Amino acid sequence: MKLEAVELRRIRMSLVAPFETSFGTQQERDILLVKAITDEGEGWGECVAGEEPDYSSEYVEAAQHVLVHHLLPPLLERDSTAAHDVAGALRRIHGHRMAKAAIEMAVLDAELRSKRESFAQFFGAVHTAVDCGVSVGIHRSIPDLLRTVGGYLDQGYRRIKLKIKPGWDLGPVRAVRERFGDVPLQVDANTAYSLADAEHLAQLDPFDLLLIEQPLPEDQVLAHAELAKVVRTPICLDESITSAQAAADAIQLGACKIINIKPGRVGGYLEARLIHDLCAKHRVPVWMGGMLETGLGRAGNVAMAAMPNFKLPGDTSASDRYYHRDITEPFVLVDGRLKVPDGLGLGVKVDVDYLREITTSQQMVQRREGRPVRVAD
Ligand code: SMG
Ligand code: MG
Repeated sequence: MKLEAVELRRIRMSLVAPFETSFGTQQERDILLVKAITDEGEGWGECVAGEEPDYSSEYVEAAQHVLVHHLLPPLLERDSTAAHDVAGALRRIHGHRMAKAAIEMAVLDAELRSKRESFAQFFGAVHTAVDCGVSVGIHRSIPDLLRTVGGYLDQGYRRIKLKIKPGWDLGPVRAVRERFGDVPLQVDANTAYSLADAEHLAQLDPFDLLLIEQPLPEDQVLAHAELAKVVRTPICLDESITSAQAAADAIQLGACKIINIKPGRVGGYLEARLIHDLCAKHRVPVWMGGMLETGLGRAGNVAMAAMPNFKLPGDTSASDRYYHRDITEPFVLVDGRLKVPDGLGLGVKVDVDYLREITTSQQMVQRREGRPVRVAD
């Protein structure tokens, strides 16, 4: 398959409700979509980088810049590019995994559509629907939080994840346990604590949480192993796991018992699949994370979450958890699950009229006379 051109499109979408984490509040998203145009058809990718470098060092403006100037040119020079060539072709460029993941996803979508295969088939999915959880942001008050959690439980979500930070941890967890009993419950700190907080975090143990996600900064893998000696609640890593190698190291160090897989964070679905397989070999369960994706990213994530070692419900919530109107047909929660798309490639169709309405910019990068050039739209 020959990559002829790539369209980079930015869209703006409002979230149905503000989403507060230990690093800030989001109400609106500036999303970069990538369309791979090949001699065998087109494919879509979604970049999960946020507007600011706060979840990780990546951010949407930088992702677009690195794609245009550093990642797309070497891909557009090639005579033939399959998804499994992308990571190797881009290896000389360090980091920028979310940007790399977006173009690999678009190439994979185009490739599978042309081979008449779905993402689910490609990944070896073993389920036709996946169990879904929901990530609940930091709220202004406990009564507000309980209202939100109650609403999600009424909708059928099979697991609740509470965002925590110093000053918003034991109280909310206790309140949710008291009100909702033994619902599957976990917490996510997004790196907000230090090892000095170990005794404090151990006070979460009596609440029987499924896991505590990324309590310490991402480069403190060894400190997570130390924390695991003090805290009984299983530690799950998110931000720290940037590759299969990082996953292997963390497992060997005893830094985590569970891993959150986000294809964007690790450079793409192919690296994510390696992490899944590695974890299965080590009997480390994984679950699918979320980055507030549109229906495009959700389609790929739900397909991957149907692989056998995805043992816990994912942050793969329904479209209406995020957006009033999605850019694809909406993902709808049925009995706490989302159906795995079975159409070709990602198996969803982009609503091009709506996409046009919410587009803020468009840029084409294309091959011309054997040389990639930038073309303003
Ligand atoms: O997509 O439902 C979702 C969001 C899940 O909490 C979520 N993601 O650290 O796991 C995480 C956060 C990162 C995204 S914050 C914008
Ligand atoms: Mg997380």
